[in-house]
Amino acid sequence: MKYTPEELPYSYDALEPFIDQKTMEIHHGKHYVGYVDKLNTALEKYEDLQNKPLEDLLKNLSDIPEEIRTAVRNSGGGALNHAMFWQVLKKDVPCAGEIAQGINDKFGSFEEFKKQFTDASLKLFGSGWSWLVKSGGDLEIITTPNQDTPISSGQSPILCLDIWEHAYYLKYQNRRPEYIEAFFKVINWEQVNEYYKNIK
Ligand code: MN3
Repeated sequence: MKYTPEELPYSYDALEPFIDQKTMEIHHGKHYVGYVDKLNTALEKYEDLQNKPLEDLLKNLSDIPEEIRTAVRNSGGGALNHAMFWQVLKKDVPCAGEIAQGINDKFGSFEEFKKQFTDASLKLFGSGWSWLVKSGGDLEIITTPNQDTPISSGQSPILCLDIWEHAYYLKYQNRRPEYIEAFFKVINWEQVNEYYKNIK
């Protein structure tokens, strides 16, 4: 059994002009599919692992045979993180419901949350992800390097932002702040709210 890439749940141009069509085509069709392919290659000799949910592999990395552990961490993380990223993107969805309340309770205001999330994303050196996670019942902003997922450290992600250059370089080049600003225009808060409620 092989892992299969998730279809993009909208057209490649659906996030224009904030995230451009060409970037989405290459990001989803090449980078993301590449992670899934490399994960399948790593698991070729391990049929028992192929049948497990990817989350389970990444939750328990120490149980993965050493010769493929780094490949599962990097390629499996890449597969899982991107699958979530596609789901949390959609234009014109206001932040509402329980997640809006949760953000207000934790950060004081949406603007303060946005500021802290942006700061964390700007400070991340090199390639990685920024996240809003639930950790011990509390909302928290964190970043991870490379393709590491918060799931591996027992945290539950509800929102993620890909800050590898491949996610924004074609349109924004070195202007990461503009990319982060654009991201805030295309967050699918309905989906984030669902994740938030499901792990309460
Ligand atoms: Mn990416």
